[in-house]
Amino acid sequence: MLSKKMMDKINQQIKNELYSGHYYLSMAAYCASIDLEGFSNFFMVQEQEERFHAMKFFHYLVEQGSDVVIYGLDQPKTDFKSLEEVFQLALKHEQLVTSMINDLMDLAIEEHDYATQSLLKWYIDEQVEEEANMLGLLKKIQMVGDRGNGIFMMDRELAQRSFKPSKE
Ligand code: OFO
Repeated sequence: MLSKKMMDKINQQIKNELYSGHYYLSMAAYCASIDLEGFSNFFMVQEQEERFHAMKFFHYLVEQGSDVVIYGLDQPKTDFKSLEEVFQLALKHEQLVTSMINDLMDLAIEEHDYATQSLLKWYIDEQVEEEANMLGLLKKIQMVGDRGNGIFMMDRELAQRSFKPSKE
């Protein structure tokens, strides 16, 4: 049985994860608008990942006999200026999500809520991977420049990405 505070915070996190998906969909739309279909695919797959993160929390609340609340989502940014800016913002966003997951873990520790600590361990590991992905791509983009052959090679590679639910 979760505390009311934990239930409310996890419901907020469901919203945050769905918003992440929304934000990445907006990035996918920008990449498609500059004819980088592979990068667009990367963010579409990322949106599926975020939905998976949200649903993992959703099912956890149900399992714990807690109420799930679905909140409305804010309009994400749409006026991106470059591919590099997109990845800078995506990395910044993942760092923000990491701090949210850490806050949840702080609460779970404070409340001696071992079940939620165990669940959050999965998200902590996932965030290391998510930040590394965004940082790795940002560095490559900075290395090859916003346009040119390097970007087209990356675009071809990212077109291959598909959604694989991460290890549970
Ligand atoms: Fe991108 O990790 Fe969830 O939000």
